[in-house]
Amino acid sequence: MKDEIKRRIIIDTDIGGDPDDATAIALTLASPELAIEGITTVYSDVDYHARRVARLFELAGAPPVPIYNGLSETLLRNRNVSWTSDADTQDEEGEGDALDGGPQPADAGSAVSFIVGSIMASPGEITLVCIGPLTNIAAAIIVEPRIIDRVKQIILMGGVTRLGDNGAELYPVEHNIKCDPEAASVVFGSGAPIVMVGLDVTSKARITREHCRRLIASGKPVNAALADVMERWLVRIGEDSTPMHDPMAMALAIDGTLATTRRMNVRIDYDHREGTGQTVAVSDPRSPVEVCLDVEADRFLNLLFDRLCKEE
Ligand SMILES: [Ca+2]
Repeated sequence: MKDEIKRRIIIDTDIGGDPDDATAIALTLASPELAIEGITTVYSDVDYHARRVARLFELAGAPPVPIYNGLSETLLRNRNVSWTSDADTQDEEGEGDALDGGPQPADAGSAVSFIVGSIMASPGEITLVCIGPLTNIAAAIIVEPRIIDRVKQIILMGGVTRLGDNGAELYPVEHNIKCDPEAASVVFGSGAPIVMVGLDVTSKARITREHCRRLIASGKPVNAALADVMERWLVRIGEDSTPMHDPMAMALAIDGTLATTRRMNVRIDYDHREGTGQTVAVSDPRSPVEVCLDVEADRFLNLLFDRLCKEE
């Protein structure tokens, strides 16, 4: 695929012990439609996130891309940032797993400056795929509000509306928004074109140990590492399956027809108690925010695993 028709993306990630960030980045590396301009890390130990990204690229045999350290603390520095293992957080250390112990990549500079500079230099060209708390993106909007009109799209994993057929089963607050609700409020209220990939759809696509076996059978070192992270995660959470939250956001950068969306205004409902950060969505045909309400889960999982396991 010629470079000029590739979709240019920046990935903003809090990659940790949950396998979904790593799987999303591996999907990107297996997708000729996408060109990674750079990777930005966000929330808690951004050096640690960068080392895991570097290790993933090594295992995939992919040419390295610049990795920019983002903000460790939340936008207003008013939330407890989790730096240690906690079963309720996704950013915990994947201690001892196959992505642990990667080289510390050279810090390419400020994530926020990179996001602003990239979008301002290429109006209408850059898509942000946000798979962590929205601190870097909110800071970028505050530093340079003109990116709101110049970003091609912000595809973000985060939030939950509970408006689909699985709504009753879903917890009303989602991790990425809960971690930094003030940042999420800045982003959702900005007027930028957003696709919100929330728990409503990501909960519908789960991987099992059978998927891990398929990854291992592919014989690729990067897939063996993903399987290791996945299997450890399943043990850690005590489940037989886990949702592919972040890879679904990436898949929508490849094929937007995987999900059905509705234009809605999304307000972040929060206060200073812990655990707040609901995404309250109300239908509005004029809204720049498209909320995913349903997904073709089987087609998504087929896309994901066909690409990861494709023979070279
Ligand atoms: Ca993530």
